Amino acid sequence: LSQKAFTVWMTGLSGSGKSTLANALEKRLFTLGKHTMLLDGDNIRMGLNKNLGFNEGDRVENIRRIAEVAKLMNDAGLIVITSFISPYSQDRQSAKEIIGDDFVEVYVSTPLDECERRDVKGLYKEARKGNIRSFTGISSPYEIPETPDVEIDTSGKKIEDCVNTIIDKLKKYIEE
Ligand code: GGZ
Repeated sequence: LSQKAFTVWMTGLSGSGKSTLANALEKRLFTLGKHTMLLDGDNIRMGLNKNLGFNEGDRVENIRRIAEVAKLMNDAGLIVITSFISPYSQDRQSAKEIIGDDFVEVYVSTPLDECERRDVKGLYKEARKGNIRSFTGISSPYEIPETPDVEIDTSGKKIEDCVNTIIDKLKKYIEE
């Protein structure tokens, strides 16, 4: 196996398109012969982090553990894609320090009104009704990344075009 390992760190609101993009990116990397691991709520919050909720302290710990796992997987040679809101700048910075130089921050900047319009899981509606405490964008902060490596607003865009934008920024890791 000869590939450069790195982590693509996706950050953005619930419903911004992180998971869809992360899955499409993983498929594309597979077609390029790359070995990847996707970390998302389904495999992390259901397992390793199932004792964590959504208060500030738990989110901090969520992101810290994910960064440590990503680092281990990078050390094993895998390309890692993470898909978590990761709302706090300081935690994204800490993740970058844990993982090291081979860290690509992708800000999925789809605006709140579009995320709320999509409301794929009906969570925004529940949050507006006050049924979910500390919901990101409604009653819990999202700190906008100031210097992401890539910024993508998925509103009205084809997923494959968004993947192309990310792949373009991965040139130093991928020879095609
Ligand atoms: C934000 C919440 C919350 C609250 C449950 N706030 O659209 P989803 O459903 O699938 O993505 C959201 C996911 C966020 O988990 P993360 O691990 O990415 O968050 S963080 O990085 O901030 O730790 C949403 C669901 O969990 N969800 N309650 N209160 N999102």
